[in-house]
Amino acid sequence: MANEIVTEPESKSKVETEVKLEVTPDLSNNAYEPIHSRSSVFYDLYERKSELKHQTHYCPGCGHGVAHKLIAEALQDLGLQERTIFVSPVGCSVFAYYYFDVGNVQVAHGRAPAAATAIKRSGPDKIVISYQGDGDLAAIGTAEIVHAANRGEKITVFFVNNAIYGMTGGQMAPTTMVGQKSTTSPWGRRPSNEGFPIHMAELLAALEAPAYIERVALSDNKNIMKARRAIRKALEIQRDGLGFSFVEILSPCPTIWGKDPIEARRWVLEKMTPTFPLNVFRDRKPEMPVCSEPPQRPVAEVLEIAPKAEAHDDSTAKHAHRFRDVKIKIAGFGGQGVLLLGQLLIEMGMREGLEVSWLPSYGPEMRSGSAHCHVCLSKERIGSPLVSHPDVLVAMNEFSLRKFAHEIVSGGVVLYNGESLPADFYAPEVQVVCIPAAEIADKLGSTKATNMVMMGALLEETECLAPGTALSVLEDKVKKLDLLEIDRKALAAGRLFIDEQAHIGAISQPDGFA
Ligand SMILES: Cc1ncc(C[n+]2csc(CCOP(=O)(O)OP(=O)(O)O)c2C)c(N)n1
Ligand code: SF4
Repeated sequence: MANEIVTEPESKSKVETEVKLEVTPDLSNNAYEPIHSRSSVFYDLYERKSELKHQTHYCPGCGHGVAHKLIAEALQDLGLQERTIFVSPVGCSVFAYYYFDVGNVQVAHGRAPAAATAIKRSGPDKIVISYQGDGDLAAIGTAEIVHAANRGEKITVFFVNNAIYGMTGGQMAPTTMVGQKSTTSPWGRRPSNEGFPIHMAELLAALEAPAYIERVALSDNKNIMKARRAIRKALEIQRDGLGFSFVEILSPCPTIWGKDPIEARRWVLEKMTPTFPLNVFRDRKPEMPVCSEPPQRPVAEVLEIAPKAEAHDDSTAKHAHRFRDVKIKIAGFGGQGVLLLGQLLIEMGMREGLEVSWLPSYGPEMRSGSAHCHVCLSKERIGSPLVSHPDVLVAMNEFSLRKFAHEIVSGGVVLYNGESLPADFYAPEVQVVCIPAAEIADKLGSTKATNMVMMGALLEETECLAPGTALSVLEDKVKKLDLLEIDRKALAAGRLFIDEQAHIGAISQPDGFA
């Protein structure tokens, strides 16, 4: 910490005691005893970026470094390091996880309070910190912060207000002050055109739920000590489960402001604090009316998975999966049951103890727009649900066949809902099976069951999942008995079709691939 800003002459007593620690030591007689050692909450070595082993990526004099230090020391002193999850934003502090030896999550621009909400709710004993710049929090993430505060989420938000977008080169932020120049307000902010600066602390203090809101400034040692206390208090409030705590930290950005570090600190005090007064805006335990809790049911019960899977026994669990993973793309028109077919497959996969994922993609049209979904079935954890190169393509129409056939891995399978391939279609390295699924379903009583015919064909052709599992899933999911009966028959018909194809050795393509 620098000691250049002159503290007020009246700052005797406690504050001065603390300030004294920062007087440049006399190293000539080896009398120097380091007091400001690195907090154990920081990594010993910043290894994530090889060229920055001992220093941060922040510019000299940047307030982020000071804010990090105060937070790290508070976590250390309060013994919270092991319980802490730090949510870093998009902005200059995007790499906070380079430095803090705690749980780290880096989220999309402005979304930190939403991510922090999810983390805190799923781990109420964790100390969850949302650390955000003013562009991040007060511009793109306005909704997230307002609603997290309004819900009284028991998280702590550190809001670093440097009155500008730092990372992207100095555009106007919601906190840019009247008359302040930026790359997007080179004439200086004009309220008549750009509006007034937003006062986030005051704005959030208008809400019922927050427990603690304070604005501090990293302008000089005295105020840095106040910031230190505010940061501690905010974390203590979270530790004690009292509610939402928020500290707005006015912070120097020498680089964008075009000032040296000392001038920049002075500027915080002289120019920012008149616009953003330092104050404790809220410090009370919010009163929450007692409400009756909704009945809690285990997730497995809500999803109707675990118990029923056991009830439907044997063939399902025992099915031999002769693969490490299978990637399937199912494509067609909206209304053909494309997405549902994918959902049924992953439900089956779960019942058979596989890792599964399902990623839908569809247009705005409810019917007849194109729709497809990506399905992964795997014995191992799935890295990404996106299927760029499927092992199997289920093409419910010609459009999908033409659109996705080239993506299939060599030796993969296409199951095409059609009597024969279009004359000009040629896919030499994949196995194509044409199934007149719509026709079969129609004869069984409902064209809606086309997707079930395709499911039967898929199960028989690839043997990726057990038909018994398919039946048990259908029994649970299809509530109308007459439809269930048609679906059962459709499933069987799809399997039979593939069996018969194999029997007669049908050829769909000139090169010998069936
Ligand atoms: C969705 C989205 N929009 C815009 C950007 C570009 N962007 C990256 S950082 C940033 C501004 C960050 O400024 P601030 O939150 O004030 O943090 P600082 O860099 O000053 O610490 C912007 C606009 C982005 N990465 N993502
Ligand atoms: S641009 Fe500003 S906020 Fe970003 S690291 Fe540099 S001084 Fe800090």
